[in-house]
Amino acid sequence: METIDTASILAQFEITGKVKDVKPLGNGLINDTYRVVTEGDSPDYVLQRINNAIFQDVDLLQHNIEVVTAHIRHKLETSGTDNIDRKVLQFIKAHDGKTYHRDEADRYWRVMVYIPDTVTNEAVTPESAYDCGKAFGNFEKMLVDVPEQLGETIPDFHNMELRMRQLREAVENNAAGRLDEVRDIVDELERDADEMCQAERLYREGSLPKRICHCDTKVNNMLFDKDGQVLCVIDLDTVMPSFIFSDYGDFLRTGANFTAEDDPDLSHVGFNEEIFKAFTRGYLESARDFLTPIEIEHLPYAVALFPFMQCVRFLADYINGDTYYKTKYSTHNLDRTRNQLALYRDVRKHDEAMAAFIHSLLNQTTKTT
Ligand code: GN1
Ligand code: MG
Repeated sequence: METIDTASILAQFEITGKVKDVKPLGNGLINDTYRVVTEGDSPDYVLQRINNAIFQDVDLLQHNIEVVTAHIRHKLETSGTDNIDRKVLQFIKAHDGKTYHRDEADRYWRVMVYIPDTVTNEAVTPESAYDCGKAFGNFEKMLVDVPEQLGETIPDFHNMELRMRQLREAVENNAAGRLDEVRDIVDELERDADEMCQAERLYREGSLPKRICHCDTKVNNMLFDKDGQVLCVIDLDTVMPSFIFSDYGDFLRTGANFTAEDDPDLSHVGFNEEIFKAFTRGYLESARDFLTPIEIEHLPYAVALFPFMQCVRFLADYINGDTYYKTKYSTHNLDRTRNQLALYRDVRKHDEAMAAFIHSLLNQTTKTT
């Protein structure tokens, strides 16, 4: 582990109060995150190193985040919402006016206000799934009229065609010599690849819009208060134009799996229909007013797409020798791959039931606008 002089990094930002302690926070696979505890009445902060190997245009990324958080704050203010500072993230400027700082070692840092008395959850219950669906639907809804075109912080992040190309390239190079043991998985993924790439085709035909999405909709990317109420959506690096499938499908990929994405015991893996129903109910309650019929019709496709895509991404990384995701042991990415494939297979058994449920929801409730 490299040593990090957090004091000199924090000194670049306009924070108040004397720093008492800096300790690791959360368990993201991409960025390094710390909680900065201060003395007295000053707020605590979150210090984060932005992984600029993955997010290569930090300036664009922070610009997106500034636009999105300002837009949400404005919406909350105009709707007379209380406790706004607990419902949208607030970034601290560095002395040069930017919301990030680049140090001498070319590392990028940012600081935001720590929202106290909050809880993050790793698991979803049917009750919280409904609230999460509402919150992510509402997040998209607040951003439908963002006043400017935002860039993609990872170009083509959820583009299934690109992810297949990357897998094929990994297979071609076989950099870590691991291809033989995963050949059957590659073949299975290839069989469904065309079907899973339908979003890009619809987009090219002009039938599917891109909207501002969160693109990493896990339950651990939300803050709850101590009573279990959703406060806000966090981890905004991947906020960018995408298909709404990203938010809807990726949430269910983790939330509606009976187990963690890296559980090596495949007998634990499966699609939790109860979570699917609760999340979908919440999501459509907030989002149905702005979704098009094509978007709604393809929601079951989105549920299958994300375990499929994540399987392709973990597998490509495994074949490449683990260059992207943090791993804890040598077959970690392989376990993740197998887990996501098992989930994908199980989701596909629910295709019709999912479509029927969505259909029944739309018939039950009348549109409010
Ligand atoms: C990464 O770091 P984390 O866990 O928030 C990844 C997601 C994957 C996820 C798989 C920028 O997110 O796309 O779904 O790991 N984020 C990026 O656990 O690649
Ligand atoms: Mg995260």
